[in-house]
Amino acid sequence: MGEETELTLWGVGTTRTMRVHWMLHELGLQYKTRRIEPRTGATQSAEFLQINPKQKIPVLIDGDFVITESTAIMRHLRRRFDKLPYDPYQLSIEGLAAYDEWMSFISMELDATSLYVVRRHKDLIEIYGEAENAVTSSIAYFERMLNSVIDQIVGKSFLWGSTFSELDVHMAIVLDWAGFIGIHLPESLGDYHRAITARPAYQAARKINYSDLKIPLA
Ligand SMILES: N[C@@H](CCC(=O)N[C@@H](CS)C(=O)NCC(=O)O)C(=O)O
Repeated sequence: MGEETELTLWGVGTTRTMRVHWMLHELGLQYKTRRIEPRTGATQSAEFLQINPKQKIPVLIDGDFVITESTAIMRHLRRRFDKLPYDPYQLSIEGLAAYDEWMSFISMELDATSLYVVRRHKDLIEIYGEAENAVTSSIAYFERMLNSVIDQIVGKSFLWGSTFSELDVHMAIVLDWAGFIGIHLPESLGDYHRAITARPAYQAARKINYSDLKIPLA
């Protein structure tokens, strides 16, 4: 593992594509970007359907291998290009369980069942319909879930163990996203969020992911 095949990332303009651009930069990898955006019809082109019948970005092409799902792509990249160190805790049974717990919590509780519900029923009402109650209750749910883990974040440089990981990408982007929506984030998370998003890889990825979009970020 680790030999450098050609990498192509399909997709820009969303929080999900941002995760992968950021991870590629953290790993210092050269890659090509196919700049397709969501809701432009580009995910339904014949060429893209061959690659991902789910009609979703991001998609990573790693040599002959196609991989979808932003969190899976981040983990694949980390395993394949062994450039970010692990500490002993992160390699322990307990540390690995904590990793799964964070990955599942951020993906499900902070993203899919709260922020993405807001996205669907506030920004994308032409597709998913308007649902004011769903938006309000999802924001409240997000705040409750985030508050439940604040003590595990405040005062730390990294979410998991003593080194930067894809969990920091995942959490920081959820915090960014909550900010875009107008959710007031607890002050106590400011230091963590600022430090993680000051990383050069984040800054470089943002430029690629959010510049020159056909559809500005809602
Ligand atoms: N669980 C997937 C979600 C990917 C996803 O929902 N992508 C959206 C944009 S955020 C998309 O490609 N939508 C298709 C379209 O709008 O054309 C992931 O994390 O990669």
